[in-house]
Amino acid sequence: MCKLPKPASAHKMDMVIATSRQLRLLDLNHTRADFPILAQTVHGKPLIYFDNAASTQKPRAVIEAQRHYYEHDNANIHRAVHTLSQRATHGYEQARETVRKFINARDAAECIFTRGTTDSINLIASCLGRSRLSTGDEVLLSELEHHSNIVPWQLAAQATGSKVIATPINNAGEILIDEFTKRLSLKTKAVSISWVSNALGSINPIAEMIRLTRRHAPNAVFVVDAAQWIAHGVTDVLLLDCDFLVFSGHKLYGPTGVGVLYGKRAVLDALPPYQGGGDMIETVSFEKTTYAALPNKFEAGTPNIAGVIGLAAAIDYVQSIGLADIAAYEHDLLQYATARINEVPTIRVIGTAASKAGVISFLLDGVAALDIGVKLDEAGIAVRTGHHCCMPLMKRLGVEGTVRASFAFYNTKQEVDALVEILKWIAKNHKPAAAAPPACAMASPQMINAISFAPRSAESPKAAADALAEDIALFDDAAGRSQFVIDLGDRLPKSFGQLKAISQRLPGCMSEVYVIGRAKPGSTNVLEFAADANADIVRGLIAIMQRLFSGQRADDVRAFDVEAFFRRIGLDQFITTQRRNGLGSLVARLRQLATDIATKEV
Ligand code: 7TS
Repeated sequence: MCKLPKPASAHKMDMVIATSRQLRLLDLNHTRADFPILAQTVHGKPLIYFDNAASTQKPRAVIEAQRHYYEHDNANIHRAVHTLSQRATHGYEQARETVRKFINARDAAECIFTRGTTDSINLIASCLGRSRLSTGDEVLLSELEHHSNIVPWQLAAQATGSKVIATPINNAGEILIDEFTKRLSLKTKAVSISWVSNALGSINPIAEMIRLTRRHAPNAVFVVDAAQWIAHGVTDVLLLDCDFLVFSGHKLYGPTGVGVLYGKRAVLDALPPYQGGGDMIETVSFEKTTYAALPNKFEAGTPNIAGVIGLAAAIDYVQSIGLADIAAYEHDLLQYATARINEVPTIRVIGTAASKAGVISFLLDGVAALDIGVKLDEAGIAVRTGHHCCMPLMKRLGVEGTVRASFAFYNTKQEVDALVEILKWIAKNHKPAAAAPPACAMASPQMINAISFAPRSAESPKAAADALAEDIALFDDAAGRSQFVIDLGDRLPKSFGQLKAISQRLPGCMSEVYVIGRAKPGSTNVLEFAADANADIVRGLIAIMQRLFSGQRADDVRAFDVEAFFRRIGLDQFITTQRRNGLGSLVARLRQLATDIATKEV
C-alpha cells in the first residue's frame, strides 16, 4: 500500500504540534536549574549524570521540603498532642494522600511507607510465606529480575517448600508471553515482575501479564516491581488491577531510605503483620496482642518521616512537569542516543526490546566494562558498570556485565553527544589485550611452575609503598593517576588463562580476578602470589598489590594498612572493602594467605 501525501492543512498541524513540543522540550531542559548538583564539574569536566536507574538527583523542592520539616515541624508522629507532633503527623499523612493520588489507589490506607522497593518486596514475600505459600506452590518471576525481586522469594520458598520459577526472555530482552502463559497454573501463588528492566530498559507488557495471570492462575497475587517505571510514566493501580505495586523514593527524584508498598485492601488485610513494634498495634498484653488497621499494621516503629515528606515533594515536582511530557522527552532522547551510540565502532548494545525506557546497556569489543566506566568517570560522565544486581540475566545473555547509561528528563542530547565522542575515542585507542593462553580443565604441576610469582620489589611493604607513593605523586589528576595504574598493569605478566584454569574466580570483584599464593619455596614465612584480571584498571591494581606484598614476610603483610595506603595515593575508590567493584576481596584473600603462612597452615 502506498502512503498518500498529507493534505497541506495536516502538514501545518504537524508543524504546530512540533513547535509546541519543542517549546515543551526546551522547558524540560530548563528544569536542570532545579537540580543544584548538576551544576558541578567532576575531574574538571561538567558532570554528565547517566546513572539515573541507580538513583536520581534531587530537585531543590525536595531538599527544601526536608530542610523545612527539620527546621519547623520535627517530632514523632501519631503519638502526642503537642503541636509539632500534630504538624509532623499531618505532613506524613498528607504525603500518603499525595502517593494515593499519584498512583490512583482507591484508599490512602492501601499505601504503606517502607524503606524502598527491596523492603517492600521483602515484606510481601515474607508475609505471603507465612500465610499463603506452602509445599508445591509456585512463585513466578522472570529472567529479567533484579536480585531484590528474586532473593526475598527464594527465602520465602525455602521456608515453605514452594518453588521459584523464572519465565524466559528472548535475546532482545523481552519476556516471551507464550512461555509466561504456559507457566501459569493453579499452583502459582504469586507472580512478581518488574515493569521496566533496570539492566536493559525493556518495558514489560505488565497489564497484559496481569490479565493473563487472572485468567490462568486465579490463586496468584500479582506484584509489580515499579522501581524503574515510576519516574518514567503514568501509574494507575486501579487500571492495572495489580495486587501490589512497589517503588523507591530515590528513583523518583526523592530521598533515599523511603519507598511505597501499594496493596489492595483485601489482600493486605489477609496478610499477617511483617514486623512488630510501636504504632502497628491496637492493644498489647502478654496474653494477646491485636494489630492496628491499615496502614499502621505494616508500619512498625518510627518511620522515615522527613523522607516521606521529601517523597511527597518529589511527586509534586514531577507532576508539575507532567509524567506524560517526561515520558515523551525521554523517549525522544533514548531514540537519539540509540542511533548515535550505534555509530561507535565495535559497540554491542545489550537489550534491544521494541519497547524500552531510557536505558542503554552496552559493551565495546575487547574492553572490560569496568575500564570503560573508569574512562567515562575521568570525562565527568557517571554510568554504572557490572551485573546491575541481575546475575541470572547476565548469565542468560552470556555476558559478565555491561556498561549502563540511564537517562532522566534533565539529560540532554549534547550530553549524549559527549558520551558518544568518548566511547569512539575509547574504541579507537584501547589496545587489544594480547591473547591470553587458553584455560584448561586441569592444573598440572608444570602449569603451576609456569606461573611467574612476583619477586620482592623493596625491603618491606612500607618501603614499596613509599616508592609507589612518590611515583604517583607526580600525577595530580584522576586521569593521570589511573593511566599510571593501567601502565603498571601493562607490565604485569599475562597469566589469566593459566590462573583461571587452576584457581577459583575471586568472588566480590566486578571484573574476573584470579589469584594464587603460596609460601615462597625455600622459605617458611614469605608470601608470594600471582594474580590476573580481565580489566586493565584491575590489572594495574594487582600490580600495585604485588609490589606491596609479593615476596614480603607474611607478618609484614598482615601488619600493613592497605586502605590507608590507597587513601594516601588517592585511589581509595578502588579498594574500599564495602564496594563490590573494589579490590577489597583481593586484599582480604592476601591477608588470609599471609595469616595462613604466618600460622604455618600452608
Ligand atoms: N527492582 C528494580 C527493578 C530495581 O531497579 C531496583 C534497584 C530494585 C528493585 C531495588 O531498589 P532499592 O531502591 O530497594 O535498592 N536498582 C538499582 C540499579 O539498577 N542500580 O542500582 C540500584
